[in-house]
Amino acid sequence: MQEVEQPAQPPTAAWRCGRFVFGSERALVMGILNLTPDSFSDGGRHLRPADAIAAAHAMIDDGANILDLGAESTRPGAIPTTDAEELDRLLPVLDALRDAPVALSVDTRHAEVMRAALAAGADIINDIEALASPESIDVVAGSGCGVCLMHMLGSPLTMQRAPAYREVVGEVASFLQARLDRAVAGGIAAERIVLDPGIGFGKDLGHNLALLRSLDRISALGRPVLVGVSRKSMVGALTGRAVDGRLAGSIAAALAAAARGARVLRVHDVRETVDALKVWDAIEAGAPRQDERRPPT
Ligand code: HH2
Repeated sequence: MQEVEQPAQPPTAAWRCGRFVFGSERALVMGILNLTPDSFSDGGRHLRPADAIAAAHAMIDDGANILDLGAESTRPGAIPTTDAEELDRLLPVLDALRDAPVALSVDTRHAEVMRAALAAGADIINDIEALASPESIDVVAGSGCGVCLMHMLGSPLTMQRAPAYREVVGEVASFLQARLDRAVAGGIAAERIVLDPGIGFGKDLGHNLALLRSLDRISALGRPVLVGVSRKSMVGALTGRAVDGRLAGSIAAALAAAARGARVLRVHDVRETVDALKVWDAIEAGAPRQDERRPPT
Protein backbone atom coordinates (compact mmCIF):
# COMPACT_ATOMS: atom_id res chain seq x y z
CA MET A 1 0.00 0.00 0.00
CA GLN A 2 1.34 3.43 -0.95
CA GLU A 3 1.71 5.84 1.92
CA VAL A 4 0.48 9.36 1.30
CA GLU A 5 2.34 11.98 3.26
CA GLN A 6 -0.04 14.32 5.06
CA PRO A 7 1.04 17.85 5.94
CA ALA A 8 1.32 18.13 9.72
CA GLN A 9 -0.60 21.43 9.68
CA PRO A 10 -2.55 23.42 7.11
CA PRO A 11 -0.30 25.75 5.05
CA THR A 12 0.24 29.11 6.72
CA ALA A 13 -1.14 32.16 4.94
CA ALA A 14 1.75 34.31 3.73
CA TRP A 15 1.73 38.04 4.40
CA ARG A 16 3.02 40.30 1.62
CA CYS A 17 4.18 43.71 2.72
CA GLY A 18 6.26 46.04 0.62
CA ARG A 19 9.78 44.58 0.28
CA PHE A 20 8.91 41.55 2.41
CA VAL A 21 6.91 38.34 2.28
CA PHE A 22 6.47 36.71 5.68
CA GLY A 23 5.63 33.05 5.31
CA SER A 24 6.70 31.43 8.54
CA GLU A 25 4.30 29.81 10.99
CA ARG A 26 6.36 31.29 13.81
CA ALA A 27 5.29 34.51 15.47
CA LEU A 28 6.98 37.65 14.18
CA VAL A 29 8.04 40.36 16.61
CA MET A 30 6.92 43.92 15.85
CA GLY A 31 8.85 46.43 17.97
CA ILE A 32 6.91 49.53 19.06
CA LEU A 33 8.59 52.88 18.51
CA ASN A 34 6.39 55.78 19.59
CA LEU A 35 7.61 59.17 18.37
CA THR A 36 5.07 60.92 20.58
CA PRO A 37 5.22 63.11 23.68
CA ASP A 38 2.26 61.32 25.30
CA SER A 39 2.17 57.56 24.58
CA PHE A 40 1.19 55.59 27.64
CA SER A 41 4.47 53.76 28.19
CA ASP A 42 7.28 55.28 26.11
CA GLY A 43 5.88 58.78 25.48
CA GLY A 44 8.54 61.49 25.18
CA ARG A 45 11.51 59.10 25.01
CA HIS A 46 11.99 59.20 21.24
CA LEU A 47 10.90 62.69 20.32
CA ARG A 48 14.33 63.62 18.93
CA PRO A 49 14.95 61.73 15.66
CA ALA A 50 18.45 60.71 16.83
CA ASP A 51 16.97 59.01 19.93
CA ALA A 52 14.31 57.27 17.87
CA ILE A 53 16.83 56.02 15.32
CA ALA A 54 19.13 54.68 18.06
CA ALA A 55 16.16 52.91 19.69
CA ALA A 56 15.20 51.44 16.30
CA HIS A 57 18.70 50.03 15.76
CA ALA A 58 18.67 48.54 19.24
CA MET A 59 15.39 46.76 18.45
CA ILE A 60 16.83 45.48 15.16
CA ASP A 61 19.88 44.13 17.00
CA ASP A 62 17.55 42.53 19.53
CA GLY A 63 15.77 40.55 16.78
CA ALA A 64 12.69 42.55 15.75
CA ASN A 65 11.20 41.49 12.40
CA ILE A 66 9.12 44.66 12.03
CA LEU A 67 9.31 48.16 13.54
CA ASP A 68 6.01 49.97 14.14
CA LEU A 69 6.49 53.74 14.11
CA GLY A 70 3.67 55.73 15.68
CA ALA A 71 3.47 59.53 15.75
CA GLU A 72 0.04 59.90 17.34
CA SER A 73 -0.85 58.45 20.74
CA THR A 74 -4.04 56.39 20.77
CA ARG A 75 -4.11 55.68 24.49
CA PRO A 76 -7.55 56.08 26.08
CA GLY A 77 -8.43 59.79 26.20
CA ALA A 78 -5.63 60.87 23.82
CA ILE A 79 -6.09 64.12 21.86
CA PRO A 80 -5.89 63.64 18.05
CA THR A 81 -2.77 64.91 16.21
CA THR A 82 -2.64 66.93 12.97
CA ASP A 83 -1.23 65.34 9.79
CA ALA A 84 1.59 67.91 9.75
CA GLU A 85 2.62 67.07 13.33
CA GLU A 86 2.55 63.36 12.59
CA LEU A 87 4.66 63.74 9.46
CA ASP A 88 7.18 66.05 11.16
CA ARG A 89 7.81 63.31 13.69
CA LEU A 90 7.76 60.38 11.24
CA LEU A 91 9.60 61.38 8.09
CA PRO A 92 13.14 61.97 9.45
CA VAL A 93 13.03 58.61 11.23
CA LEU A 94 11.56 56.70 8.29
CA ASP A 95 14.15 58.23 6.01
CA ALA A 96 17.03 57.18 8.26
CA LEU A 97 15.70 53.60 8.51
CA ARG A 98 14.95 53.15 4.81
CA ASP A 99 17.68 50.54 4.29
CA ALA A 100 17.16 48.74 7.58
CA PRO A 101 16.82 44.93 7.24
CA VAL A 102 13.37 44.92 8.86
CA ALA A 103 9.90 45.81 7.60
CA LEU A 104 8.88 49.36 8.48
CA SER A 105 5.31 49.80 9.68
CA VAL A 106 3.59 53.13 10.27
CA ASP A 107 0.81 53.27 12.85
CA THR A 108 -1.59 55.90 11.52
CA ARG A 109 -5.28 56.38 10.79
CA HIS A 110 -4.84 59.35 8.45
CA ALA A 111 -4.83 58.89 4.67
CA GLU A 112 -2.42 61.76 3.97
CA VAL A 113 0.05 60.43 6.50
CA MET A 114 -0.26 56.96 4.92
CA ARG A 115 0.44 58.41 1.47
CA ALA A 116 3.58 60.29 2.60
CA ALA A 117 4.83 57.36 4.70
CA LEU A 118 4.51 54.95 1.77
CA ALA A 119 6.36 57.39 -0.49
CA ALA A 120 9.10 57.51 2.19
CA GLY A 121 9.54 53.72 2.14
CA ALA A 122 7.07 52.27 4.66
CA ASP A 123 6.29 48.56 4.06
CA ILE A 124 3.19 48.33 6.25
CA ILE A 125 0.30 50.58 7.29
CA ASN A 126 -1.03 49.73 10.73
CA ASP A 127 -4.45 51.37 11.05
CA ILE A 128 -6.32 51.16 14.35
CA GLU A 129 -9.43 52.32 12.43
CA ALA A 130 -9.15 49.45 9.90
CA LEU A 131 -9.16 51.77 6.85
CA ALA A 132 -12.35 53.56 7.85
CA SER A 133 -12.14 56.21 5.11
CA PRO A 134 -12.42 55.49 1.35
CA GLU A 135 -9.29 57.67 0.84
CA SER A 136 -7.23 55.40 3.07
CA ILE A 137 -8.40 52.31 1.13
CA ASP A 138 -7.39 54.03 -2.12
CA VAL A 139 -3.96 55.02 -0.80
CA VAL A 140 -3.20 51.49 0.43
CA ALA A 141 -4.66 49.86 -2.72
CA GLY A 142 -2.35 51.99 -4.86
CA SER A 143 0.79 50.57 -3.21
CA GLY A 144 2.22 47.13 -2.47
CA CYS A 145 2.30 47.61 1.28
CA GLY A 146 0.99 45.26 3.94
CA VAL A 147 -1.84 46.50 6.13
CA CYS A 148 -3.14 45.72 9.61
CA LEU A 149 -6.89 46.13 10.14
CA MET A 150 -7.70 46.51 13.83
CA HIS A 151 -11.01 46.45 15.73
CA MET A 152 -11.87 49.39 17.97
CA LEU A 153 -15.18 50.27 19.62
CA GLY A 154 -15.62 54.06 19.50
CA SER A 155 -12.59 56.36 19.34
CA PRO A 156 -9.52 56.70 21.59
CA LEU A 157 -11.18 59.69 23.28
CA THR A 158 -14.22 57.68 24.39
CA MET A 159 -13.50 53.98 23.94
CA GLN A 160 -12.99 52.97 27.59
CA ARG A 161 -16.29 54.52 28.79
CA ALA A 162 -18.19 51.34 29.72
CA PRO A 163 -17.63 49.32 26.52
CA ALA A 164 -20.42 46.75 26.00
CA TYR A 165 -21.00 43.84 23.62
CA ARG A 166 -23.59 41.08 23.29
CA GLU A 167 -20.87 38.57 22.40
CA VAL A 168 -17.48 40.23 22.07
CA VAL A 169 -15.64 37.59 20.02
CA GLY A 170 -18.43 37.22 17.45
CA GLU A 171 -18.85 40.98 17.10
CA VAL A 172 -15.11 41.62 16.68
CA ALA A 173 -14.84 38.77 14.16
CA SER A 174 -17.82 40.10 12.14
CA PHE A 175 -16.35 43.60 12.10
CA LEU A 176 -12.96 42.32 10.92
CA GLN A 177 -14.60 40.15 8.25
CA ALA A 178 -16.54 43.18 6.96
CA ARG A 179 -13.43 45.38 6.87
CA LEU A 180 -11.43 42.60 5.19
CA ASP A 181 -14.14 42.24 2.51
CA ARG A 182 -14.31 46.00 2.00
CA ALA A 183 -10.53 46.31 1.66
CA VAL A 184 -10.41 43.45 -0.87
CA ALA A 185 -13.31 44.99 -2.83
CA GLY A 186 -11.34 48.27 -2.79
CA GLY A 187 -8.37 46.62 -4.55
CA ILE A 188 -6.17 45.43 -1.65
CA ALA A 189 -5.18 41.78 -2.16
CA ALA A 190 -6.12 39.61 0.84
CA GLU A 191 -2.54 38.33 1.08
CA ARG A 192 -1.48 41.87 2.08
CA ILE A 193 -3.80 41.99 5.09
CA VAL A 194 -3.47 40.97 8.75
CA LEU A 195 -6.23 41.27 11.35
CA ASP A 196 -6.07 42.47 14.95
CA PRO A 197 -8.76 42.15 17.66
CA GLY A 198 -7.53 45.45 19.19
CA ILE A 199 -6.77 44.53 22.80
CA GLY A 200 -7.72 47.47 25.06
CA PHE A 201 -9.51 49.44 22.34
CA GLY A 202 -13.05 49.72 23.71
CA LYS A 203 -12.75 46.52 25.81
CA ASP A 204 -12.71 45.74 29.50
CA LEU A 205 -10.62 43.00 31.08
CA GLY A 206 -13.26 40.32 30.45
CA HIS A 207 -13.54 41.30 26.78
CA ASN A 208 -9.74 41.22 26.34
CA LEU A 209 -9.45 37.81 27.98
CA ALA A 210 -12.32 36.39 25.91
CA LEU A 211 -10.66 37.60 22.70
CA LEU A 212 -7.25 36.21 23.61
CA ARG A 213 -8.78 32.85 24.57
CA SER A 214 -10.64 32.67 21.25
CA LEU A 215 -8.02 33.97 18.81
CA ASP A 216 -8.71 30.89 16.70
CA ARG A 217 -12.05 32.49 15.74
CA ILE A 218 -10.16 35.49 14.34
CA SER A 219 -7.61 33.24 12.59
CA ALA A 220 -10.57 31.38 11.06
CA LEU A 221 -11.16 34.47 8.88
CA GLY A 222 -8.17 33.21 6.87
CA ARG A 223 -5.62 35.92 7.51
CA PRO A 224 -2.70 36.11 9.98
CA VAL A 225 -3.56 37.67 13.34
CA LEU A 226 -1.61 40.47 15.04
CA VAL A 227 -1.90 40.97 18.81
CA GLY A 228 -0.74 43.92 20.93
CA VAL A 229 -0.96 43.43 24.70
CA SER A 230 2.43 44.82 25.68
CA ARG A 231 2.33 46.83 28.95
CA LYS A 232 -1.40 47.50 28.51
CA SER A 233 -3.80 48.10 31.38
CA MET A 234 -5.01 44.51 31.05
CA VAL A 235 -1.58 43.40 32.28
CA GLY A 236 -1.75 46.05 35.01
CA ALA A 237 -5.17 44.84 36.14
CA LEU A 238 -3.99 41.22 36.38
CA THR A 239 -0.65 41.91 38.10
CA GLY A 240 -1.30 45.11 40.03
CA ARG A 241 1.81 46.61 38.42
CA ALA A 242 2.41 50.12 37.05
CA VAL A 243 3.38 50.46 33.38
CA ASP A 244 7.12 50.04 34.03
CA GLY A 245 6.58 46.79 35.95
CA ARG A 246 4.58 44.90 33.33
CA LEU A 247 7.36 43.06 31.47
CA ALA A 248 6.72 39.56 32.85
CA GLY A 249 2.96 39.88 32.41
CA SER A 250 3.41 41.17 28.86
CA ILE A 251 5.62 38.22 27.93
CA ALA A 252 3.12 35.77 29.40
CA ALA A 253 0.39 37.39 27.30
CA ALA A 254 2.57 37.34 24.15
CA LEU A 255 3.34 33.62 24.56
CA ALA A 256 -0.30 32.80 25.26
CA ALA A 257 -1.27 34.70 22.10
CA ALA A 258 1.42 32.89 20.08
CA ALA A 259 0.16 29.56 21.43
CA ARG A 260 -3.31 30.45 20.14
CA GLY A 261 -2.01 31.25 16.66
CA ALA A 262 -1.05 34.96 16.75
CA ARG A 263 1.47 35.49 13.93
CA VAL A 264 2.60 39.02 14.80
CA LEU A 265 3.28 40.21 18.36
CA ARG A 266 3.40 43.99 18.83
CA VAL A 267 5.71 44.62 21.80
CA HIS A 268 7.80 47.28 23.55
CA ASP A 269 10.36 44.83 24.97
CA VAL A 270 11.81 43.21 21.87
CA ARG A 271 14.85 41.47 23.33
CA GLU A 272 12.93 39.79 26.13
CA THR A 273 10.07 38.74 23.84
CA VAL A 274 12.45 37.32 21.21
CA ASP A 275 14.26 35.32 23.90
CA ALA A 276 10.98 34.02 25.31
CA LEU A 277 9.85 32.99 21.82
CA LYS A 278 13.15 31.23 21.10
CA VAL A 279 12.66 29.00 24.13
CA TRP A 280 8.93 28.54 23.55
CA ASP A 281 9.40 27.75 19.84
CA ALA A 282 12.16 25.23 20.52
CA ILE A 283 9.90 23.35 22.93
CA GLU A 284 6.69 23.66 20.95
CA ALA A 285 7.91 23.38 17.38
CA GLY A 286 11.21 21.55 17.83
CA ALA A 287 13.20 23.80 15.49
CA PRO A 288 15.17 27.02 15.92
CA ARG A 289 13.66 30.34 14.81
CA GLN A 290 14.41 31.47 11.27
CA ASP A 291 15.65 34.96 10.50
CA GLU A 292 12.91 36.37 8.30
CA ARG A 293 14.19 39.88 8.23
CA ARG A 294 16.09 40.37 5.01
CA PRO A 295 14.01 41.31 1.98
CA PRO A 296 13.89 38.50 -0.61
CA THR A 297 16.45 39.00 -3.38
N1 HH2 B 1 -2.04 49.35 20.37
C1 HH2 B 1 -1.63 50.63 20.46
C2 HH2 B 1 -1.33 51.36 19.30
N2 HH2 B 1 -1.44 50.80 18.08
N3 HH2 B 1 -1.93 48.93 16.73
C3 HH2 B 1 -2.35 47.67 16.60
N4 HH2 B 1 -2.46 47.09 15.39
N5 HH2 B 1 -2.67 46.90 17.70
C4 HH2 B 1 -2.59 47.41 18.97
O1 HH2 B 1 -2.91 46.67 19.94
C5 HH2 B 1 -2.15 48.76 19.13
C6 HH2 B 1 -1.84 49.51 17.96
C7 HH2 B 1 -1.50 51.28 21.81
O2 HH2 B 1 -0.24 51.08 22.35
P1 HH2 B 1 1.03 52.08 22.26
O3 HH2 B 1 1.43 52.34 20.86
O4 HH2 B 1 2.11 51.50 23.10
O5 HH2 B 1 0.57 53.42 22.98
P2 HH2 B 1 0.00 54.79 22.44
O6 HH2 B 1 -1.22 54.53 21.64
O7 HH2 B 1 -0.28 55.57 23.71
O8 HH2 B 1 1.05 55.43 21.60
